[in-house]
Amino acid sequence: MSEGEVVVLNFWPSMFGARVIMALEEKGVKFEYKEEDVFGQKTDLLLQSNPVHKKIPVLIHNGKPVCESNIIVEYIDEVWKDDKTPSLLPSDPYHKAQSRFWTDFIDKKTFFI
Ligand SMILES: N[C@@H](CCC(=O)N[C@@H](CS)C(=O)NCC(=O)O)C(=O)O
Repeated sequence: MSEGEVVVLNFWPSMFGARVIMALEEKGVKFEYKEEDVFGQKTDLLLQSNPVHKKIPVLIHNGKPVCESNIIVEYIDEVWKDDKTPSLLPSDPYHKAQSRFWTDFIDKKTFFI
């Protein structure tokens, strides 16, 4: 499947950004990486791409931004769906609920910057 233009706005120590990078790498999607200084001057691209939260990570796919790491991972899983790459989320509803529980646990209980 053609991946189109994929850009990731990130801040390298971010576990939220790492989640997105890992998903793209699992799927074998090539992307352009753009580092943001989230504690300094944010770029116009970040502010325009995520005007609500003004946070990384942001995935920009063919010019269209997707924000929030968990939403990005689900987007990646749905867009790059084929027989050659693994599915990131289980299809079984119970297993999917378990996966979302642990994702939520990580978001709420682990240290992050
Ligand atoms: N819920 C968001 C959290 C993203 C987040 O907290 N990003 C931080 C870096 S780890 C950020 O951009 N902070 C800049 C700010 O708060 O202005 C997600 O999952 O993507």
